[in-house]
Amino acid sequence: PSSASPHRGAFIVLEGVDRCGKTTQVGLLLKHLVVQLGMAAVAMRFPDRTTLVGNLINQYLQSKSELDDRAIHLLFSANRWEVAPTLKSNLLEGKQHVVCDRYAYSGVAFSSAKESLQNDLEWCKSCDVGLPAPDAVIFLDLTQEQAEQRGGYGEERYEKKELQQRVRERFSQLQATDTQNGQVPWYVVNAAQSIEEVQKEISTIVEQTIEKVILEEKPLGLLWL
Ligand code: ADP
Ligand code: 2DT
Repeated sequence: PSSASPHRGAFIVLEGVDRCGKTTQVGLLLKHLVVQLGMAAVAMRFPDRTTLVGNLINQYLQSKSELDDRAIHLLFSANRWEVAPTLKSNLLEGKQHVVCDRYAYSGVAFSSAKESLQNDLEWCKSCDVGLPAPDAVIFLDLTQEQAEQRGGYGEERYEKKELQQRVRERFSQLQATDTQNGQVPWYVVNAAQSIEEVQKEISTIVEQTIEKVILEEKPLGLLWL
């Protein structure tokens, strides 16, 4: 296939702690791909609060409901599985690049940062095994101190300093095992740079990833398999 008609879209995931700039960068990246490069691309995000399961997650995050730590973990995973057919169809039939704000990495990092699940990393990962695997994880790296300088945390359940610190450590652990397995490449971007500098680095990584997916006709992988 020529570069004008890729046989599938590339699946790009942006991860990082709260306030690292994911929302800002997903918007800029989408604009760059669609407007500047004329490519077909869509943005997705997890949790997707618009679904039935997403509504339960939203209630929980806003502290309007209480749920066992494993139960909410399974709901976050179920939210990905219920949206997975759309994600796959965007990539495979629609041939659109998907830029996704958070994925299973946030799922595992946040749940396993809780005391009740701190020794259950493998259990936390298990429910997401077999989901579509990203072609690249872009980790927007920001220290706790830098995140706090971007204004206080909001009102939601997980927006607490101690938890966020443990989440950051869990992300490193996930990066290390993914890198060891050699399946999903991680790219760490210093998120403390200016918005423009961060955008430039992300664009380069994404353009290289798209080229690889198209030229090598890389099949869509399965997460953690
Ligand atoms: P996230 O979606 O990861 O929580 P946001 O994109 O919402 O992050 O950004 C959090 C806050 O930090 C916003 O007020 C945003 O304008 C600001 N911000 C984003 N990127 C940068 C940057 N590179 N430098 C300084 N402030 C930033
Ligand atoms: P947003 O602020 O990005 O809407 O995220 N989370 C997210 C989990 O605990 N598990 C998951 O699987 C996902 C995708 C991160 C809301 C919060 O939900 C957390 C922050």
